[in-house]
Amino acid sequence: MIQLILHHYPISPFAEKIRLILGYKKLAWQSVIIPRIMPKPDLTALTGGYRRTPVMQMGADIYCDTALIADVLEKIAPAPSLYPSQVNGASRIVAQWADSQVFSAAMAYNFQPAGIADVFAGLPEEAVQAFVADRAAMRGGAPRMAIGEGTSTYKSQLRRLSDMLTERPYLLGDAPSIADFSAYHPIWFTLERTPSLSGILDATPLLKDWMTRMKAIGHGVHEKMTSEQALDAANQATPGDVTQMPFVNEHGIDLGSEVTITADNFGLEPTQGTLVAATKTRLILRREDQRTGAVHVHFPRNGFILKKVKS
Ligand SMILES: N[C@@H](CCC(=O)N[C@@H](CS)C(=O)NCC(=O)O)C(=O)O
Repeated sequence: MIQLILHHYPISPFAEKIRLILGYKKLAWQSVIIPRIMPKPDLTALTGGYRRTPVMQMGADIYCDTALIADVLEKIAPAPSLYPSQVNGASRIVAQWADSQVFSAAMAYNFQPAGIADVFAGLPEEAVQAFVADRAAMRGGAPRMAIGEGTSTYKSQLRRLSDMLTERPYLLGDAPSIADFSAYHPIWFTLERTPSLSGILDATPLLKDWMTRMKAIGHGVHEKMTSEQALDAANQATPGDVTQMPFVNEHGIDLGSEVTITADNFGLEPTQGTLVAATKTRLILRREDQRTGAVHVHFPRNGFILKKVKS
């Protein structure tokens, strides 16, 4: 049985989404703690540039972005499903809204001065400044949503989510779907990482109870692994066979081309390699690193830009 290795750090909301999915699917996993800010030399040796959190590794296959990681986990453990058939499309759409809109409004709200004081309690001022500078650079200098807009937007999103719970225990039915995991993680940050600001949930008790139900899922069985061990695991493995994957050519870029894949909003470090597969939903490139040997790096198409490298 191949090991599931999660590269993450405790306060990352998107990592919390995957930790909870691993718990929901009762999958055992290895936990590699990565730095919160750049540089992340051991992580980028695996990804070739991509720096966002979390990243999942299975041997010499590296999976970027939680939307793709969730799909891969669903393949490995189909039950309980993240995409119940009657809400398959809707659950993905709500998840995408939560991962983008709710996440950005929540973070604007969470990172007001009282929240910053909670998150960085006990850390020296330089560490706080380094974090702020790293995230500003990650946004390419674009400002975060202002606190006022973040607060009003977040409050209205919380009300809408709460409305979805009036007649059922989870957002789209009797069991959690991907929508629940994606809506959970920004609110988790408010409750657990910025407790001074958690009163915002008092207006939506149904949502508060749903948070308690979701948290009870837990993170499943996991043990610590060092980043060196993860690099060794990649080095000793061979990437999975992709030759039978159906090729979908939306960009006019042939398999075998040298390409870059870059996130389309923030964290714009490109990953470069040879395009070895492009399906309806996924792009895979092959690259080599001294410390990992050959690896396949997998990205979802959604939210990523594929470009041919000019020779
Ligand atoms: N769309 C990405 C977003 C991931 C993301 O934004 N993660 C945050 C942490 S929660 C991040 O990467 N922050 C910067 C970092 O960790 O270096 C996903 O679903 O995985």
